[in-house]
Amino acid sequence: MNKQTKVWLVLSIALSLLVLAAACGGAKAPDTNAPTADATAAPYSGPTGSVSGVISYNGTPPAAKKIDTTADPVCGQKNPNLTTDDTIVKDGKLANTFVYVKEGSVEGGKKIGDFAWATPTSEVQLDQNGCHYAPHVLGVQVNQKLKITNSDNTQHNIHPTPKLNQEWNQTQANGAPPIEKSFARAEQLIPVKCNQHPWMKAYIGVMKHPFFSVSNDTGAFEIKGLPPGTYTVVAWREGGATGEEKTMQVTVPANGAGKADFAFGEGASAANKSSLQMMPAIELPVAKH
Ligand SMILES: [Cu+2]
Repeated sequence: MNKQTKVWLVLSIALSLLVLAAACGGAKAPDTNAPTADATAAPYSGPTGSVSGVISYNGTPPAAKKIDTTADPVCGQKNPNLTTDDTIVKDGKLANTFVYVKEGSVEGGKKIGDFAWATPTSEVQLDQNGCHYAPHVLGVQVNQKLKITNSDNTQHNIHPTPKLNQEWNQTQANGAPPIEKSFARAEQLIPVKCNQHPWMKAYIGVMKHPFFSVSNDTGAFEIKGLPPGTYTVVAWREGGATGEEKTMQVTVPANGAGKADFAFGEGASAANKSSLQMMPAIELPVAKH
């Protein structure tokens, strides 16, 4: 082998190694919204706990406004007292707040996303009734079936406007069969409107795990089945361009319950205090009159 051949041989080997390295390397950063679950993730098995709490609304909530439904007489006949439902407050407690686990560490050093959370086989229903969406705020898991029904004697056109999922809109005539849909990517939260009735609004939270809940008309919520750990819990309510969020760190003990009470409205801070914080009570002298 002469010197020139030797140089060429070394060069070509080096080149092949480079090509091989390029093909094997360059691993992409994981897409947190990827539609497919990590194939290596295993289901969680072990003790669980829960997070529960109450959503308060400080101050005087905006009054519900009557909706003018004259554009579709069928709506007015069935639901003559239709009012706005963006802020439903009863005795200072706020309904329709979407509460979910955003991130956190499971005891033992893992993350919630390190486990496979099976897609429920049960479907979630969104009904159009009295030209109004029921429920107003709801959650589904990625790829879980959403069943949309029309209980009215008029035509609706359901139209979710997601940012991460595919947008669609579909007419549903009176008497038409349910529309079945699902969302391939996690997204908080997807606004839903009706192209026929501009006042109709709903919000859908799409989650990769089952740790979400919506506050009921007493403001209460509960998230069950959480592995013990420390989590960032988010309470979201509609309003403005993208809604309003409060966050809190909550520790969930095995077979126990973490508490997360949130407050919206007047003077409510951005981050609410966890009731689990072990702050010593400081007694201050109070001037008596
Ligand atoms: Cu409609």
